[in-house]
Amino acid sequence: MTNGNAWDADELVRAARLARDLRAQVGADARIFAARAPGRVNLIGEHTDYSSLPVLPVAIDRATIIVAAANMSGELFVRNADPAWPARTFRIERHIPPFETGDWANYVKAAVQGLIDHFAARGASVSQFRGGAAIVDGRVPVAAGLSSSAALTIAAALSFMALNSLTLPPLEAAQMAARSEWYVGTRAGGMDQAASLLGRRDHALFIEFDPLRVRPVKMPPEAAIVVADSLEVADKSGRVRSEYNRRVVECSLAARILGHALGFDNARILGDIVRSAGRIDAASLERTLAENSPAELATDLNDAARILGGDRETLARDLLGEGPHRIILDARPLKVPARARHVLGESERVLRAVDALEAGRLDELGLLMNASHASLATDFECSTARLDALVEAARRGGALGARLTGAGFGGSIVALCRADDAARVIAQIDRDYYAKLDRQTQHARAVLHAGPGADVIELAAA
Ligand code: NG1
Repeated sequence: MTNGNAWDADELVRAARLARDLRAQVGADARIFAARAPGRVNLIGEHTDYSSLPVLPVAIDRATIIVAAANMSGELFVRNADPAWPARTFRIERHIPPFETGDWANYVKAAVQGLIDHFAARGASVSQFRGGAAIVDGRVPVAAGLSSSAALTIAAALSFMALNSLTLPPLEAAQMAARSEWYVGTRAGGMDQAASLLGRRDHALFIEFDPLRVRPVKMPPEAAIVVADSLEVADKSGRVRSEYNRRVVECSLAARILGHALGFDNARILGDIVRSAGRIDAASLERTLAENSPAELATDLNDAARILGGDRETLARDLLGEGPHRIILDARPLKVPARARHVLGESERVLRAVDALEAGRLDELGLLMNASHASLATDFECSTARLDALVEAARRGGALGARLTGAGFGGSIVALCRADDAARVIAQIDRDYYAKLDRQTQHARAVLHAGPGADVIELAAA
């Protein structure tokens, strides 16, 4: 429990209002906890986290808040301040079955399941966990690449820990939560959870994985971050999830083929290759991969098994998983060298971006962001015509650099500009992009600030 420094005045008002509502349900004497967890915008380092390669996000000043009170029902009852999301109840048990695909409360279940797994591995019994009642108030735009899902998951994890008088150091909590999206079927890396937990006001976060390390990097005061939502929904429960998981498979195949060629036999992700090689050196790894893999591999994995000299069934099981979350690949060929070219080049760009930001070289950071977008569009094929149009509008408006942020396939862009130019960038985006859509759009774009990480407090009795 903290002194609440991470909370801004508006968030405290929101929490107090939710707590009044909750008290009406749980009684005046109940202890009420409030957790806040921010979304994030990634400055650079896209589609690198699940290869355990570095990223440079900021936690944003938009957070999900949960207020919660414990009870002895053995169940968690969660309702959402937004009536569009129906209330849900579930039992606290060793293995919590998910709600239907796409249900918002699966992110709450993911958090609770992650904590039960974590503490059970350290000897806790599931009967020790208390349930409770909670209200969720999310203010991170959904399906916009700003990680509303991590904000919800982390707020739920902190609330559930508070209900059960549990604590974890932030780095350990981030490590514990890193795989939480696997529960809903996305093979995501750990960037979002780490950014939400470890955010620092006015700082970007240089995050490395295996082991998780975070170095805050000061945002120069003359820099501004503009985020604009394409309003093209990147819904993680459908097509976007299968595209995302396909990229995870392609990147893992790249690592295995490189590992086979270089004698790093246990390599499973590109981060393993970089760690074994001692540095990134994208150009030389790309050459080795091009010599050992055709541009396209058959989706039945026969080509890949031949290159790796192993059994196709075992490879399929390792790569795609088993059970309900087994990844189903459609018939399009796998583009292994192109995907790896993006990930390795992007990882080098992250390191250069950290240097540029630390030295206040914003022009250089902008150029790296532009290069990132080009690579995401051509090699990673996760941009869309709308995201490209937004990126171009931002650059025309004077942004130093702009790129899609998050998984892509819709969602938002992030643009870096000088603070004095932010209004001009937004005006240009409005003219070139939003004016052509028949929608209310003033909430679709904003200047976002690097805010503090997640936090939980106990609210005083009314
Ligand atoms: P978004 O699209 O913001 O949810 C996703 C992953 C991240 C990362 C980025 C791409 C989820 C929940 N998160 O972010 O871990 O891989 O794509 O860099 O899927």
